Amino acid sequence: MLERNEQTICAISTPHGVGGIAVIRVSGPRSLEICKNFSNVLKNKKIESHRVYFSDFLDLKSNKVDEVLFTFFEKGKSFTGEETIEISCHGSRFVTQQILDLLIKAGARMADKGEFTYRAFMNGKLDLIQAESVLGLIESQNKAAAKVALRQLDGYVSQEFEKNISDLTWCLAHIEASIDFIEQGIEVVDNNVLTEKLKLILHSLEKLIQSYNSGRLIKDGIRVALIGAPNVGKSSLLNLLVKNEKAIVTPVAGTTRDVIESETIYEGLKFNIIDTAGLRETQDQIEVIGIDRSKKEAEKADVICIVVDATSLVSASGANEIKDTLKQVPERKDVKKILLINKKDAITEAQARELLKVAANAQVNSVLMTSSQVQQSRAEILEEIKKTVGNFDYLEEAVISTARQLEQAEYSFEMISKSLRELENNMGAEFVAMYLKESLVSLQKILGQVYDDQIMDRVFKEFCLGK
Ligand SMILES: Nc1nc2c(ncn2[C@@H]2O[C@H](COP(=O)(O)OP(=O)(O)OP(=O)(O)O)[C@@H](O)[C@H]2O)c(=O)[nH]1
Ligand SMILES: [Mg+2]
Repeated sequence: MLERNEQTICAISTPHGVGGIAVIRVSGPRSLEICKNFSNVLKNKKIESHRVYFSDFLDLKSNKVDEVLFTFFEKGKSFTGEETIEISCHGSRFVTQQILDLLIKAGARMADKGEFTYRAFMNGKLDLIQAESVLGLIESQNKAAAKVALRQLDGYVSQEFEKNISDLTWCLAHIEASIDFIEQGIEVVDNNVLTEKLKLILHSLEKLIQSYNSGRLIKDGIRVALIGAPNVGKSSLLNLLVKNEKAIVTPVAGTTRDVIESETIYEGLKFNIIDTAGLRETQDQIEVIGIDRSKKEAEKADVICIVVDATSLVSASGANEIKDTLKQVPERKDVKKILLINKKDAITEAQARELLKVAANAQVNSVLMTSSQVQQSRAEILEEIKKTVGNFDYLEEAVISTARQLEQAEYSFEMISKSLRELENNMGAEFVAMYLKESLVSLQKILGQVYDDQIMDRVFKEFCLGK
C-alpha cells in the first residue's frame, strides 16, 4: 500500500452541476500512466509539459465517453508540485462521473477536500498563508477581497513574516551566544541594539495585527444595521443602498416586522445592509419579536446607522428625540455609530442647518443628512461608513485575513513584549531567550514552517473538493 502522499488523486475542480465544460484534476506520480489507459493520443505521442492534447476519452472497452482536452504538467511544474493532468471534458454530471469512475478503477483515488492545495504546501509550492489565500481567492466576492487574497498568494504577506522571523532568529542567536559567553565576561550584543531590533519587529507585527480588522471587513463585508423608530425611512434607505426594492415601504408605522438583509458593492467593498423593525413600545406580539431581533442585529453589526426622521425632528424637540432614539440602541463600545437624519428632501435648508447644530452633541461617530429620494445619498452614506469603519489604505500593504494568522501574530507580539520587559529590567538572558523562542515558533506556525495536525485541520477543513 502506498503512503497517502504517494497516491494519485483525482476530483472535479469546477463547480458541481451542469456546465459547458468541467475540469477534472489528476495529481500524483501515476497521473500520466493512468490517463494513458483512456486515450490513444496520450499513448502514442511524446507528451510534453504545459501542452494540451485533444483526444477521445475511451473506456476500457474502447467505447467513447467524451471528447476531451488533456493538459499535462510534469513533476515540479504544476500547482501541486506533482505530475498533474487536467482533463477538460463536457460538463454533464453523467460524463464527469463516468470519467472519475474510470480514473479510480485505473488506480487513482478521490481527493479529500483541499488535498491539491495541501499537496502544494507539502511540496513547498506554497506556504500556509498562501494556502489560505487560495481559499480566500476562491471565495472572494468583490474586488478588494480578491486583491487581498492575490497579494497573499504572491507572497507579499509571507515576506513580511519571513523578515520578522529572520530578525527574530538573529536576536535569539545573539542572546543564546551571550548566555554561553557571559561567564568569560564577553558581551556578544549590546542590549540597546537588541531592544531596537525587537521594537522594530513589534512594530511590524502590530501593523499586521491591525490589518486583520480591515482584512476581515474586506473578506466578509461590512455589516451595517439600520436602526430607528418606525416610519423614519429605514426600509427606503435599504432599498436605495442595495439599488433594489428589497423591503416593503408604506406610510404605516410598523411595516417591517422581520430582519431583512441584502448586500451591495461600493468601490470594490462589500456591504451587508440589514433593515430592521422600527423600535417602539408595542403590544403586538409579532412586532415585539421583530424589535428583539433588531436589537440583536445591532449587537452583531460593525456599524449601526441610527435613522431619525428630519420632518418629525423639526416639529418636535429635535435634541430630545435624537437622545431618545440613541437610548434605545444597544450599548457597545466597539461599534461605530452614524446618525442619519433622513427625509432631508422634506425640510428647508435652514431647518437642515438647525438640525445639524442640534445633532452636534449626539454621542455618535458622525452625522449625515440623507434622503431615500435623493440618489446621491447612497454614495454619501456608503462613503461615510467606509471612512468610519476602518482604514482601507491597508489594501496596498500586507493584510492578514484569517483568525489563525491573527492568533499566532498576537501571541508572538505578546512574547516579544515580555522579552522586552525582561531586557529593560535587566533580568536573566535565559528568560528573554525563552520568550523569543515562543514568539519565533508562533511566526513559523503562521507560515507553516512548523505545523501539526491541528494546524493542518484548521487550514484545510474549509476547502471544498477539487481545490
Ligand atoms: N419625503 C421622504 N419620505 C420618505 C423618505 N424615506 C422614507 N419616506 C417615507 O416614509 C414612510 C416610511 O418609510 P419606510 O421606509 O417604510 O420606513 P421604516 O423606517 O422602514 O418604517 P418601519 O418599517 O415601520 O419601521 C414611507 O411613506 C416612505 O415613502 C425620504 O427620504 N423622504
Ligand atoms: Mg421598514
